[in-house]
Amino acid sequence: MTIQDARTPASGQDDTSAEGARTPGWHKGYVQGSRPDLRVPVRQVHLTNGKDVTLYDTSGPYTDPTVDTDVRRGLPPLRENWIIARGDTEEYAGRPARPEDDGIKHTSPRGGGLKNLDAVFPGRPRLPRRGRTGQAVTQLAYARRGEITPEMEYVAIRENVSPEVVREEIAAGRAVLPANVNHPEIEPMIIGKRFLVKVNANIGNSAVTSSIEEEVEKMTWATKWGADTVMDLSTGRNIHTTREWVLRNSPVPIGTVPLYQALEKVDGRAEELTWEIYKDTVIEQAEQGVDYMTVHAGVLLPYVPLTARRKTGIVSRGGSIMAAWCLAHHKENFLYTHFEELCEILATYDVTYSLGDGLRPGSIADANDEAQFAELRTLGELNTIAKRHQVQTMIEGPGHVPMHKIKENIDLQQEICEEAPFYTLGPLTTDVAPAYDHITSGIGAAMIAWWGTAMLCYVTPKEHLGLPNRDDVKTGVITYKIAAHAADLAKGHPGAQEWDDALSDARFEFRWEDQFNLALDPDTAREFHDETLPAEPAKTAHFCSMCGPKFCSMKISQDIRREHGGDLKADEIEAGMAAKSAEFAATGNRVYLPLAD
Ligand code: IRN
Ligand code: FE2
Repeated sequence: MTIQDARTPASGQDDTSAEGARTPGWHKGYVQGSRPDLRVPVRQVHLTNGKDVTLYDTSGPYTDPTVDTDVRRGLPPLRENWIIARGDTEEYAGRPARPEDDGIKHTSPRGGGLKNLDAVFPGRPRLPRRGRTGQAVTQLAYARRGEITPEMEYVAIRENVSPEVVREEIAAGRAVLPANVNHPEIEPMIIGKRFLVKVNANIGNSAVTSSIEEEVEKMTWATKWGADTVMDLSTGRNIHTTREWVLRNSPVPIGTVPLYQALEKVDGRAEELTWEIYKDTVIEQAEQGVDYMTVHAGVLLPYVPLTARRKTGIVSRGGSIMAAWCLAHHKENFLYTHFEELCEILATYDVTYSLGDGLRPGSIADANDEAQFAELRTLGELNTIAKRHQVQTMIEGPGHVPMHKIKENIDLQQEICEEAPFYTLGPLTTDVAPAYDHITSGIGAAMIAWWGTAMLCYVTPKEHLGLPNRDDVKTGVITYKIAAHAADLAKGHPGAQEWDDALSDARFEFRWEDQFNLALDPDTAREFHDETLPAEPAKTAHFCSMCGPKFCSMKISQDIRREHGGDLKADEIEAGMAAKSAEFAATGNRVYLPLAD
């Protein structure tokens, strides 16, 4: 595998000056695919021992110093030529692209944090694309036809598997590659149990936030720390414009819950929702380029009473909106009754379904109850219908579930939904730790991912309490990257352990800088280390402040090895340990020695 350094032109030729310029740290690199415009980003960590470690990279062109990124212009449309070359989509005169016309009452027509906002997005005026009449332009349709798209090759390189494996998994419905034809800016990624476990971060959680620029900044912040997809859950003012800016600047697939915007259009009165309003909203978002949509079509009228005796009722926002609508009209959920029509729409843009778990349990007491599993069976039915329409589909899962009840969730989902990717919110394994729900849920997330969940929706420390700020988003993403990677290791994902091995080697050999650069969160690792040992030489010293210079366990085993030259027999280790013990006794059995010793 040849990796181009981002600092050198993408000519495909060796450039020795790049080697010469190599310094420890990390740089953006690219793995060249079979065509010049197919270059897969990687994070290349240059170690002080001259070795390189190549890691998966979600940060987009923002970490490539050779790309001039400007949020007003948007990211380069990486996939545009691939989409056009397939010849099955066309541009058409879509909706009016001005915020005043997006069907929502704006308190200030030019609101948000941007001045002189003349159009929804100043950067790249464009007409939306959609499949030519009757064409399903989905990655699923290509995969079934036996075609390996550039997107499939891209994710194959990213995941270190053959393009054929990618095609097979998509064709079988065991994986999805969310990639709306109107979102050419994304770096393709895949969600499925045979691939690396993915992490989603939610942004734009409420009406009280923030400016458009802040929402874009939250998205890039989340992807910097490793979010594989971002869901824009914005409500309130400027929802259309905010989403446009997020989409045009996002290197990762963007998901939404269109029901939230539809509800805004009827001023928050659930009973006034109609299929027509909902459908228009879906088309509006599909034209903008939303890659996957949560659809709460499994909340059926007869299931609503099943939640009556629950401890915490219906906790899903979308679920409660649809339950309210069903009860108000005493009619079946319009998302369910119009599901086939919805499939036809999604198929023409390649929007992926994320079938919502509107009846997920919101407390340990409600886990795995009748309402939850009734909905899951309906999602299984809808999965089959979606596949018939060639729409890529994943299934959302809970919620709050104690550890002993987690496995049943993934096993049932895999069975009922023909192994469609499972996408879960945690689950939270206990209810007793508000302010620490990234941890209560990180535990459940690691377990359920190990057993086959394909994507984890992050939970931040502010869950149940308030809106996540920048630090919470980072903490949520890092927590979930830990859960995902721990699951990758347990699943024996090829290559997953190389990262751990590289870090362990660095730790054992006291290569501090390498440990930091390999860490999920290099900044915090470096900061913690510097708190106690701030001076530069400490980073190369053969001890850390945890056990002091004399008694670091890693140091002791290295000393033994050095004295005995590599392979040791048990009695030699015993002898080495005895010697160390005597050394320790000679200091007066003091565990901690002054650093100046
Ligand atoms: C993921 C799995 N189950 C739920 N989720 C996410 O929760 C979903 O994708 C969305 O981002 C968020 C809120 O969904 P509700 O509360 O509307 O169901
Ligand atoms: Fe909750």
